[in-house]
Amino acid sequence: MTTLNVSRRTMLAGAAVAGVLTQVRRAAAETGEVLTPAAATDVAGLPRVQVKLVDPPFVHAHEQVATGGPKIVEFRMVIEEKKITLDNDGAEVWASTFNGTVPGPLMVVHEGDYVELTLVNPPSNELMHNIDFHSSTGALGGGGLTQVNPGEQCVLRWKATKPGVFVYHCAPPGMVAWHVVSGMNGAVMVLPRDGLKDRDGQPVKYDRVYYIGEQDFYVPKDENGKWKTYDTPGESYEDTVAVMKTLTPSHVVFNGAVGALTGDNALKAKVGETVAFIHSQANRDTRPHLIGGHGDYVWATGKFTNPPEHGLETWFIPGGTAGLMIYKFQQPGVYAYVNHNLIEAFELGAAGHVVVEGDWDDDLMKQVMAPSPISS
Ligand SMILES: [Cu+2]
Repeated sequence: MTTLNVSRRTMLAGAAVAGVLTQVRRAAAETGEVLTPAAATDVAGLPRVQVKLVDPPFVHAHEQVATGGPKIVEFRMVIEEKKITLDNDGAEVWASTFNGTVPGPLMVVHEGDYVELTLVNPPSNELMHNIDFHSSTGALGGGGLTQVNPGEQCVLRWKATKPGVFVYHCAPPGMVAWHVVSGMNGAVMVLPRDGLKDRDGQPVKYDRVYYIGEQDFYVPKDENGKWKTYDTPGESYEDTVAVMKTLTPSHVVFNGAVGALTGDNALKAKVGETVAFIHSQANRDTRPHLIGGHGDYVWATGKFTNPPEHGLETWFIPGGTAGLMIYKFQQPGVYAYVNHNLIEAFELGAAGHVVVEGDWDDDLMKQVMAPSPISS
């Protein structure tokens, strides 16, 4: 067994891409010179709001219908490289995280607003990181303008011109896939200023919103079939990439670990409440399904200029996409929210629970006879 010695410098730049990195940074600087002054002039008079991000599955307070005109919404995210435990079997991974969670926090703004992100890479980290916003417009989604080494921070502003839910993820040159499958991704929701609408143009509102980030992990095993552990992210790199290239994840989980959304961590709702479920998968296809319920309104590919589908049983979210499903609960009980590749749900971890309180409706479902001995 070989232990790869990856130097700090190699990790920062990506093994064979130091030259590319330099080019990207130069291009980014040139882009910045052209674009930044004009944008600053345009937005100088806009009101600013600071939003403190919260850990998923929760979402920061926000308006569904915007009051007032466009504003600059300021967010701050601190990158944290941390060892996390994925299951009860002791599988560990060096996660790279936005703000310490997998997925990173959901940001909510309205169409026409500006997102202004301060991205901080503390000196305690080992790696260079950046951020590519699928919701933004511009080369690399901001990835070329946000490459921060440990000990650096940067500020990126982009205009939210496309309404929908969108993935964001880290994308450092030469190591994009590894960072994304190390957990470094999240989502943005850009609401229409006048809120969500059904396909007839009627308003759709939600009482609660949850953010579920589905993550595939690729944890190496040793020759005895035990999960391998590493002292640093860099030491895990070569083995992890070898597993990644099999395209066979060791874990497919919601919110960073098997069971992160079950038991005491189950999502909660009440009968009669309308709940919005945002679901992102930055790397791999998925097919969410609410066992015992339906997708009343589903934007499977998450873009609000398209009408939602109604009454779905399962919906398909391609890798690199965030989707939104809205459902009004009608019965109490424990609902499983799963990736309906049931092997991924029940063997690899992609399942959560929604515990719903309220009164049972016999009209919708009734046990006419409890299990009992067969009689003629
Ligand atoms: Cu990263």
